[in-house]
Amino acid sequence: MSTSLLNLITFPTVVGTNGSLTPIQSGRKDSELPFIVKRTLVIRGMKAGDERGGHTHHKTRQVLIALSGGCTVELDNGKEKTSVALSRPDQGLVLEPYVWHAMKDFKPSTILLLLADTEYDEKDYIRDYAEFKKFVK
Ligand code: T46
Repeated sequence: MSTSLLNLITFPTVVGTNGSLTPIQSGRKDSELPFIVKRTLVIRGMKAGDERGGHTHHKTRQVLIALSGGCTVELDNGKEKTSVALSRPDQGLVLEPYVWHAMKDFKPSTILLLLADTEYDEKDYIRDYAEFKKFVK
C-alpha cells in the first residue's frame, strides 16, 4: 500500500496592525495538526548546499514548517516522488510514516520547526534507502 504523498496544512493567521499570529493546534479540521504533539524540534544553521532528512519512520507522524527562510522537501512513498517548496510559517507539510523525505536548497537563515507525535527513538528511523524500499514494495 502506498502512503499519500503531499499533504499541506494551511494554518489560520490573525493579522493585526502590530503583526500577525498563527495558532498551530491539534484537531480534526483541515487547518489543524492531525495528531497530538509529543516532541518539537527546531532545526537551523543550514548552509545552501546542505541536505538533511534522507530517511523515513516506521510510526512517527510529523509536520514540518519553515518558520523563516525555506527549503525544498523531496518526498518518495516508494511508488511516486514529488517535491515541494516550503517557505511559509503558516503552512505545514505532513510527513507520514514510510514516506522518505529529504530537505535541501536551504535559503539563508532558514529555521524549520518539526512537530512529531512520538518521543525520539532511533529505532523508529529507516535511514537506508534500500531498506525503505523493502517496506513499500
Ligand atoms: C525528520 C526530519 C524532517 C537526537 O539526539 N534527538 C532527537 O530528538 C532527534 C530527532 C535527533 N537526535 C540526534 C540524532 C542525530 O545524531 O540529532 C542528530 C540529527 O538528527 P537527524 O539526522 O535525524 O536530523 P534531520 O534534520 O535529518 O531529521 C529531523 C528529524 O530527526 C526527523 O524526524 O523527519 O528532521
